[in-house]
Amino acid sequence: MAKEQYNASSITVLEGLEPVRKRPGMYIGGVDTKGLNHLVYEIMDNSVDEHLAGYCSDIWITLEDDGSCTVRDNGRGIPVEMHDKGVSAERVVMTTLHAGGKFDNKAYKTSGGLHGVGSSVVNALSNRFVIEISRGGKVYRDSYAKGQPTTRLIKGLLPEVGTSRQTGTMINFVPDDTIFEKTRFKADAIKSRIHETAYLNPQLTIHYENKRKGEEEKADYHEPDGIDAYIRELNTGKTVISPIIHYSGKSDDVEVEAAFQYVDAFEENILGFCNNIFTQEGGTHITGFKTRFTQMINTYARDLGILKDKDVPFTGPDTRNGMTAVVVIKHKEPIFEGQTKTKLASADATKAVVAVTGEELTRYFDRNVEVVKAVIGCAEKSAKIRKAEEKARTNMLTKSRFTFDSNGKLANCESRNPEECEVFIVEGDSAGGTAKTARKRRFQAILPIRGKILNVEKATIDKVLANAEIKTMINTFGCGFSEGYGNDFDITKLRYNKIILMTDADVDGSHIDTLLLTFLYRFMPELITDGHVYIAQPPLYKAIPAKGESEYLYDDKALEKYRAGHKGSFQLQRYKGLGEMDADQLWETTLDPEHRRLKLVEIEDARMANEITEMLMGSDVGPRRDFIYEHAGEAEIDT
Ligand code: 0RA
Repeated sequence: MAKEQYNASSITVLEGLEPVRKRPGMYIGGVDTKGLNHLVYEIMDNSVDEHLAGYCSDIWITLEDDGSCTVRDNGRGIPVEMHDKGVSAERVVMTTLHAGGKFDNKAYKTSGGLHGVGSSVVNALSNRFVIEISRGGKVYRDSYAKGQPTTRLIKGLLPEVGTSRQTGTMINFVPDDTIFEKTRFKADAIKSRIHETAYLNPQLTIHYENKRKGEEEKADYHEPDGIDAYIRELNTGKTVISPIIHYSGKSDDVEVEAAFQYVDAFEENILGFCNNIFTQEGGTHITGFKTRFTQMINTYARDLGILKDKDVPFTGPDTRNGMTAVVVIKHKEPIFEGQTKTKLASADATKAVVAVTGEELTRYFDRNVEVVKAVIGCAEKSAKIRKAEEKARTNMLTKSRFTFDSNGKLANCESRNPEECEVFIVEGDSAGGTAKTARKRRFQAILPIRGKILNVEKATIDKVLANAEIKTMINTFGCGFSEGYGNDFDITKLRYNKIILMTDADVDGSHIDTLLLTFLYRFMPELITDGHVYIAQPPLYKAIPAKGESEYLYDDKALEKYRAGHKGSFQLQRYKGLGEMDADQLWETTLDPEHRRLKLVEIEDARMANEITEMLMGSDVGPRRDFIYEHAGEAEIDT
C-alpha cells in the first residue's frame, strides 16, 4: 500500500470531513459508547439500504479481536468507476458528507436526522478504515486514516487486489481513540440492533460474530415472520388475549405495515419505525395509528351495542391497554425532529397510517368479530379501572401539592437553573444527613429516602400514589408522571438535570436501586431515555499506604491493580456503607463532580427497553439487579 500521499483531491477531502471531526456529536449523537456503537449502525444501515434496493440478501457483522469492526454485504458493491471529480466514485462517497444520493436511486434511505449520514462520517472518525469492493469480477481496495486516504490511486482509480465472482462491499474500521471516550463496542446493544433489523427486514439474514477474546460468539439473525415474530418476542412469557393482527397497505407514497396483539397487562407498548429507524419519541405515524384505532373501536362498540347512546366513548388509552404493537412505515423523504431526532414529523405519515389502518383493519375486524369483541372487552375493563383511579389520583394530587417541602425532608439546592442542578436520592436518614453536610449547596439537592421503597409493580396505582417516598420524589422532580391512563408528565418542568441514586454498595443498596429504577421506568421513562438518571459509585475501599497518599478504590479490580502496583505495606479500609464515610470523604469520593464516578442508566433501543421492562417488572430480583448493572452505562465517568 502506498504511503500517505496528498494531492489536490485529498485537500478537498480533508475539508469535506473536517466538520465531522470538529463536532462528532452532531453526526453520531455523542462520543460516548452509544455514539461509538452508532458507527457500526451507520455502516450496517448502508448495507440494509442495499438490501431494500433489492440487491443484498446477507450481511456479516464481526467484532474483531483487534477492536475493529467488519461489516460485509453481498450487494452490488459501492461504485468504483471514475467520478466527475476525477477520482473513483468510492473516494467521493467516503470523503464527502452526504454523498451517496447522487449515485443511488434507492427507494428508501435509512438516512434522516442522526441516522445513516453515512460511511464518510465513520471514515472521518476512524483511525483505520479499510474498504474492499467486489464488483465486475474484480476486488478493489482503499484505505484511510482519520478520513485521509492512505492508498495511492492509479490514474484516479482504486488498485485491484484480486478477482471475485461475487459482488459486495466489506468495510473494516477502528474507531478513533482521540475522539471516543471508549472504543470498545457494546456487543449486547449491537446484537439487539441487529435482531431488530432482522425483524424489520424478513428477507434479510444478518450473520453476527464476536471474535473478541473471552467473548467468542456467533449467531445468525433471520426472521422470516417479520414484525409478527417481533410481537411474539415482545410478548414472550405474557398471557395473550388476542391473536396477532397484521395488516399492510400503501397510501399516497407511504407504505404502512402494522401488527399488534393484546396481553394480560396494564401497559401499552407501541413501537414505531420509519425506514428501519426506531422512532423512540414516536411521531406522526404513531398518532395516525392511535387516532384511527380509537375511532374504530368506539364505532364497533356502538355498532355492536356494547356502548349505549348515553355511554361516553372509550379514551385512546382505554382501547390500547395491554396492547403490544409495531407500526412500520416507509417514507421517501421522512422528516425527524425531537431531542434525539427520533420523532417522526412528516404530516403525510399520519394521513397514510389513518387510511391504511381504517381500510385494512375494518376488513379484518368485519371478518373476525370475536377479535373486536375481545379488544372491546379489554377497553371496558380499562375504562372501569381508569375511572376508579382518576379518583385516587385527584385526591393524591390535591393533597400533595400542599405538603411539598413542608415535611422538610428535601434539602434543596439554591440554584433554580435545572441545567446545573442535581438531586441525590440517598438511602437512609443518617447517610442523608452526612450528604447534606457534604454537598455543594448551590447546585446539589439531597433527598433522603427511608428503607425500601414500594415495589410499584406489585402495587395498585392508588397504593403507589399514597406512598410517602414516591410522592416526595414526584413532587421533588417537578415534572409529574405518566401512567397507563393519563399523562401529566412534562420533562420541561424537570428541576434537576441529574437524578443520582446514591445507595450502599451492597445487596440491599442495589435492591433499592432496582426499586427506584422500576418506579422511574414506569412513571417517568423519559428521565431514563433522555439520560437524566445516574447511579452514584461510592468507593469500596480506601488504601492507606505507610508512605504516600491514600487512594480510593472503586471496585475489586482496582484493588487488584493497586495490590499489584503498590510496593510496601498499606492499610486497607473497607467501606460497608455510605454511613461509614464522613462528610469530607463523601464529598471527595461520591459527590464532587471532579472526582466522583457516576453510571449513566441508559436504554439504547426498543428491544433493550423491552428487555429492561421485563427484568424490572419481573418478580425475580437477582437477574434484575444484574441486568441493571450490566446496562447502566459502564462506569461513564462524569465530569
Ligand atoms: C450506490 C450505488 C450502487 C451501490 C451502492 C451505492 C452501495 C452502497 C453500499 C454501502 C454499503 N454497501 C453498499 N452496497 C452498495 C450500485 C450502482 C450500480 O451498480 O449501478
